[in-house]
Amino acid sequence: MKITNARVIITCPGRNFVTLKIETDEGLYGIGDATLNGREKSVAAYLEDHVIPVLIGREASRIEDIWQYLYRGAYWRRGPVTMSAIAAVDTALWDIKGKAAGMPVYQLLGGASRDGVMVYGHANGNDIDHTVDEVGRYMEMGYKAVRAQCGIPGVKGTYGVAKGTMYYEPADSALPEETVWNTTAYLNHVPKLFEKLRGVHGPDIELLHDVHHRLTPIEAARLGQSLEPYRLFWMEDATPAENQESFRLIRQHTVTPLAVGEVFNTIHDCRELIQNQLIDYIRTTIVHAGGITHLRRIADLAALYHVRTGSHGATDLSPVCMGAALNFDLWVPNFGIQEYMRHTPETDDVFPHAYTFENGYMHPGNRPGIGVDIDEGLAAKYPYNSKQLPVARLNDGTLWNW
Ligand code: CS2
Ligand code: MG
Repeated sequence: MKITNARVIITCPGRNFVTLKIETDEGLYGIGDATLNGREKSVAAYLEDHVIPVLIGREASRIEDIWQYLYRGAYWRRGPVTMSAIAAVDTALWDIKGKAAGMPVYQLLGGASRDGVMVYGHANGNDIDHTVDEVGRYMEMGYKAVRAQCGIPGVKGTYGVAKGTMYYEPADSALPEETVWNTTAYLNHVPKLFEKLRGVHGPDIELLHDVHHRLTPIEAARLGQSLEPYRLFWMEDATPAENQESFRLIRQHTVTPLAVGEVFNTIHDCRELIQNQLIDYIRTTIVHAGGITHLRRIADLAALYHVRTGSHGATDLSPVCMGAALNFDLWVPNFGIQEYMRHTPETDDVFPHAYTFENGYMHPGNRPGIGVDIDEGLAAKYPYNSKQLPVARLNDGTLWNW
């Protein structure tokens, strides 16, 4: 089965998504998510200029060889743009392989290791009481796990707090919005949020929190200690992880589980964290970490060190990634949890899918491939709309980690 054509489809049903569609001489096609929030056109150009030309004529079944060709052959290896492009090709080829075999991708990987994929939703509020109510709303929807993010008194535009009634969408301006960050106010406030959450919702609901790279290692250690009475499922992105060693300091001071990795794009970004058991969950995701082929390698390494998967699943990852991720999650033996930020109805219309949510668990469905499609006619009705992610500054103007 030869690859005859490949096209990049950019659509914006509420936010931008980039999809790669690979077509073959046997009439089968596959799709892959190539969305990199705020850098969508960069990945589209990489695919169109440097990937699609070398795909045409290749054997679609040779997923591994094509992955190695695009990774080792790139010379300028790694990075979010390159690895998102490779991920889109990889996902589309697994989609094709599943369709050719008449099986969902999770069957090709080794079959289901569980009956359903536990997911967590995003609850956020302007203040503690609002956030507590929102967590309750997610519990009523059946979620067994909920991420809680709360406005910080005196801090305008706190990360993770939606500006309207819709879900939190960070890329919302043509140029980066300048937000303010105040670590002291944050460290004083977050423990109060989780104290109230446990007091109102009890000990069983799994509670997660995303620090979003904002703390130094010792500050993260302090936060982890202060949250121990409230037993979080995880504290995410506690500190920027380029220096993987910095997690050792956090680990020495707290038993709050640590999750990191949504911004990672290869196994090399997380090998030390995993091998030294400095984290408990690895957040790498199919669309940004080289696709199913590479994420499987990361998960297998993690399994040797008691690290479980906890893949990123924000709204800026398209339903195409979600479908592939749920196939992966159903199979992967050391599964931890899957993030699930729902998409807008318009997005769900552009990307019809087989996956379902019920009582806190999801399932990819049993359609051959990844179980997601793209309605190109509908996609064309939503033209690209350039948006950037914000930046953050401290009160004195120092550029900080958004
Ligand atoms: C966040 C993301 O979902 C998360 O854990 O870290 O929403 C992140 O802010 C966005 O994906 C950035 O585009
Ligand atoms: Mg995050």
